[in-house]
Amino acid sequence: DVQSNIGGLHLNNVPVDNSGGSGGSGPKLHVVNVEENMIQQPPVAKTSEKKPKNGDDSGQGVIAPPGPPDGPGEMGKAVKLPPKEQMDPVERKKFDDGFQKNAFNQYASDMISVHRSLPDVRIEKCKEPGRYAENLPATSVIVCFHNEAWSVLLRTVHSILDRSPSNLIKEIILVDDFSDMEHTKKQLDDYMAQYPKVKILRLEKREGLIRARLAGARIATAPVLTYLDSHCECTEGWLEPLMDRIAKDPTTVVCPVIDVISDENFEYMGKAQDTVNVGGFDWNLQFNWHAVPDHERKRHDNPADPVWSPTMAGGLFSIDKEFFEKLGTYDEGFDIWGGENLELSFKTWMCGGTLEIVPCSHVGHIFRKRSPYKWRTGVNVLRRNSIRLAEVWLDEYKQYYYQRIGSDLGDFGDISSRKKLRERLKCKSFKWYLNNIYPELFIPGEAIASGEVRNLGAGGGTCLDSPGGRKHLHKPVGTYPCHRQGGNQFWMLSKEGEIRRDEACLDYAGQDVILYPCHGSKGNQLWKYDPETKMIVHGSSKKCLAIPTDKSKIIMEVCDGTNERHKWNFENYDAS
Ligand code: LR7
Ligand code: MN
Repeated sequence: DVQSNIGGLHLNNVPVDNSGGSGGSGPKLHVVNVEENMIQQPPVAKTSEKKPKNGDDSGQGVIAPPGPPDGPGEMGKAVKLPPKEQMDPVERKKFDDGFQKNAFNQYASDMISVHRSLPDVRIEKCKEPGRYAENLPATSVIVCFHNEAWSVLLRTVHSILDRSPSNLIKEIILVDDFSDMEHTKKQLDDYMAQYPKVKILRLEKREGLIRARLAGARIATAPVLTYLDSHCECTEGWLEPLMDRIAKDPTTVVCPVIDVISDENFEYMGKAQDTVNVGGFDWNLQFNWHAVPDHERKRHDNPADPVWSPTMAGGLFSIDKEFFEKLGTYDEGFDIWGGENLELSFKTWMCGGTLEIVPCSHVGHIFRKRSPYKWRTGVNVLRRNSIRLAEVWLDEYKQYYYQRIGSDLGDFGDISSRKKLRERLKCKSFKWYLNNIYPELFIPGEAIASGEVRNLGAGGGTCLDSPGGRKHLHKPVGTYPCHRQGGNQFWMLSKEGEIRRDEACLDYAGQDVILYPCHGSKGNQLWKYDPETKMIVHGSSKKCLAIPTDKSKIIMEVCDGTNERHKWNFENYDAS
């Protein structure tokens, strides 16, 4: 599907469900397929260092008892359900409805105590006495939600109250982004009335998570803001290490380690380990995870020390309120979801702050495989947000994003006040950011060719073609009629001889030609293009990249300079 695959984005015209707007006036909302853009879960560690420990109720107000020690989901264990086929039809319907509405297993969540216990996933060094300052600032925790499941929302709130020092929690602000599920109304008010620290702010129309967060910030009274998604679980000791960093330097923006809570069985999959992942992005302006790069690893000898990260995932972080305001908070023109995480990341670094992942702070998050709620009809919200981001912060590098999405930018609204903000703050350039904060990112402009890779055989209309994204790693690369729209046919030939799509490289190990994470050590990822013979010769096997006669996946053949199927043209080839 070429049209809806441009640049790996699947947002164009892919309504899944057009039924029932969510009320109110303004643009209609619908459900779109955003799978490719959903923030992926970080890689899950395999080794375990679990040390059982009981949950600690150090919150305030009425504390309901934790679940029985062997109850479902306690200690973060997976909920075991009978196979679907063996479920009673009534239960099975509940199960299916819950999954349909939330894109996670609500049925399993409803079985688990909203105070369930979790393993302590901190490494020992995190618990050394004196590690954190005595007088830490208090925080307003802001949780925005649009139609969150009851048990999941309550568990988020209780995990904050139950596992934070009560003096550090000034308040919890629940921002209801115009939910229409019944339990989010009076039932929620009544329940939260027992907890004086919990405030509920209702928005009068659907604003999207970015403006919802800003509404929460406006009424927050603590010096530090902490944002969490509405399907999180905080673990023991999550807050102190975050507040400690901000107490030491209010221009430090901090993120906890985000552990995976299974969308299928609610297992808390976090483990104590000595390494963390840091955030990056690609030229589709999609967030991604990386191992800590060498230059950063060298700055530390203690695995408990905070690690600099080029970007944040977006949902879980703490920031000094004044510093957030100084940075101009978020772009209010960002709608529904997406892009705000990169905006805040870029300007934190470019305008004098530091962005860190704090290994001693762990918060679980339910990662979903699709977005369960309605988006706007008729606009590609994420694309529009990302264009605003690129226009304001990316300088000349914005062209690399536009190469991916096509140069017709459409109406992205007025950005003049955001540009003024950047000038007023005298922020550094995006080039500075790339060179100093994210030097490992591949810059398309440094490629010696970029664009389509066209074969001269079979009429000359066949191009190298593969979808991008993690899902397609390790899969054979195909061919498709050339369409000149970039996207799945956008490749870069690096100086080092790699054929790249962002962080994925064409790789041949004797079987299929596949996409594999670029490793930079040549080997199976080394290709030599000769503009004279037009052949692409594989470094180690010395075979030639070719299209097969049946035009499906790419093949490797013994090079033959007379065979047109072995000849290729790289777009924008310039080896000078
Ligand atoms: O219109 C909306 N209004 C809302 O209030 C849409 C969403 N929301 C709420 C929603 O109920 C949820 O609490 O906003 C929150 C985030 O939405 P999700 O959970 O559907 O999205 P996500 O987890 O994929 O979102 C990630 O990327 C977003 C980009 O805009 C935000 O930055 C989210 O906060 C971010 N989540 C995380 O960073 C959690 C960890 C992901 C990782 C790793
Ligand atoms: Mn989320």
